[in-house]
Amino acid sequence: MTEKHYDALIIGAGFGGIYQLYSFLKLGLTAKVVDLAGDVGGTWYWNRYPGAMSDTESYVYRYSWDLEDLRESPWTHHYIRQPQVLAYLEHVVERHNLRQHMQFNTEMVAADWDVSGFWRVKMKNGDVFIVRYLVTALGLLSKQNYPDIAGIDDFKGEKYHTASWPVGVTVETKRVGVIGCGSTGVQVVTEIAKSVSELVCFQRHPQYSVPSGDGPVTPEYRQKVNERYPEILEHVRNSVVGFGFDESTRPMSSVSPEEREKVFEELWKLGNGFRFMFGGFNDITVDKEANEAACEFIRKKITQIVKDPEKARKLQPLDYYARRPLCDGGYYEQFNRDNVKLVDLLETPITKITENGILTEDGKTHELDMIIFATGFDAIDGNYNRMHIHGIGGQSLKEHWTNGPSSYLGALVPGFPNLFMITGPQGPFCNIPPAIEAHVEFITKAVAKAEELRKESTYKGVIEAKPDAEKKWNQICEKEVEGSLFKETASWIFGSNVPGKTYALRFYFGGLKKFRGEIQSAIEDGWRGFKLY
Ligand code: FAD
Ligand code: NA7
Repeated sequence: MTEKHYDALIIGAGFGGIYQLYSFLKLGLTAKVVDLAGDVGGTWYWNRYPGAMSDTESYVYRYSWDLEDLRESPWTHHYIRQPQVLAYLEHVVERHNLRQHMQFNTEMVAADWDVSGFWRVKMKNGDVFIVRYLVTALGLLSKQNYPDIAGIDDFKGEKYHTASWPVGVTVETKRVGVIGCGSTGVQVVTEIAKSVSELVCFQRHPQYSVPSGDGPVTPEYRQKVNERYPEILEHVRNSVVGFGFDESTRPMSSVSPEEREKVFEELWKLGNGFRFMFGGFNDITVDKEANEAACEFIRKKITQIVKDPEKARKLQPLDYYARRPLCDGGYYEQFNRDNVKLVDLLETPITKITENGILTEDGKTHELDMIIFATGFDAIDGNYNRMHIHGIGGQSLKEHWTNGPSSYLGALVPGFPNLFMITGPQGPFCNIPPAIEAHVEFITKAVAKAEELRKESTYKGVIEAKPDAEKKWNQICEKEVEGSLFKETASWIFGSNVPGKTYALRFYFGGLKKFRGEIQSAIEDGWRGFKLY
């Protein structure tokens, strides 16, 4: 067993962990990042499946704190694909000399709080870190959700979850089955349909997808973005979803049906899922009529694009348009290819996976060379529940979260002092890099405050959320989601995608601007809701 001593330990080397490390080093702390992955990147290290890309536009899917780098770093298209996001994060790590402070292939398994004011953090490989501050940057979409389908281990062909896609795997000329048609499934199908010999899409609930509007960026466009960057970043911070576009302030009922169609057509042409949901009207996710109008519009587009009426029928979602919105580079078009089949699992469920393929309840075996599980994630608290984290008096975080995960400001939990979560439960629902920045900047201020107090003999340098603050934050989160159709729609956002997982509110729906305001006001109000000792 090796014991290592640092001021701070950060778990996770994705967008969150990298920025937290940079910020702690600037503060003069000694800090280490560990990740069970073999290198930096987080999401973008693991998700190497064909077609993997960001659906936030390139100019705002990056850090905002290095303006020079923002203006110089290359992106050729309106959306960045996985290799480019990974290259960007690697570049940031090199640019700021951060790699020397990182350790890979290292999985945190447990942490115990010691009353004298430090965390004892255990790794699977036997390493123990003794640190004052522990930051978990575990990722909100990071722990894979592998479905429990009978016979899964019997399959003799290749099988992969999209979020642990091995380097070098190819799909060309193979018979491929894809289970799942969320954001990931949509991206995979769109990418591989043209090159596989046969593609069978196993779809349970279809989701609404709109065009991404991707394409090459002109030099004029890039120059304009570069000139406007400070303004763009300010706009993102002061918006609800942080995607860079102007969010609508008018309800759908304020326009005529003709005008509404025109707006939807424009949004469809412009592209981007979040823009479609929040850029035309402000009530699509809260007003049932407005929501149904958006659904109807997308359903109509599906019937126009997909030539086979049976496929078109199956591809049309019937529930609310209230999951994290999707966009694609020609998903529905792929179903016009003869080699692309669609199995509606609500009509013909999977009986079992066999040696050679997938047997459905209609008695048909779909013979396959490869099965791709695009079945999503045990999101937000999934990675926390794999570990044994014990706070004051040995209380366990898992037990604290028995009725669903909770926090104060998405970052701290009472009873777990000096443990800071990046994108923890009940953090903002928005573009993730600016959400991460809000958390990292807050955590850095909290740690700076603890360090300042530690210089005084009466303080140990500990910051802890108060139980009341956690309770109140939960009430605030509940209030923000009141009337939202997200609440009525099954998805990972509330934990309903994983069998047996507690249904609970896992996001703050008040938007990025208000979230930042909540943090700011807690600090300005003398660290309201925190105990400092
Ligand atoms: P991650 O990048 O998930 O990193 C977490 C790291 O923690 C991982 O490397 C993991 O190995 C490590 N880890 C976890 N547990 C342990 C442990 N016990 N011990 C050691 N290490 C551990 N967000 C957007 O805003 N826009 C998008 O367009 C977008 N596209 C996405 C596309 C895909 C395919 C996926 C999966 C997610 C997407 N996201 C998107 C969400 C994305 O996860 C975030 O944008 C961002 O990358 C999260 O960064 P992070 O550092 O918080 O977490
Ligand atoms: P999602 O959006 O959770 O989608 C997962 C898909 O997998 C969805 O279609 C599920 O169907 C399907 N699924 C899950 N389990 C099963 C089983 N057992 N059988 C059949 N189908 C199943 O995950 P994604 O990875 O696509 O996207 C997650 C986020 O990552 C996304 O929002 C982006 O931010 C990036 P269901 O709908 O549950 O019927």
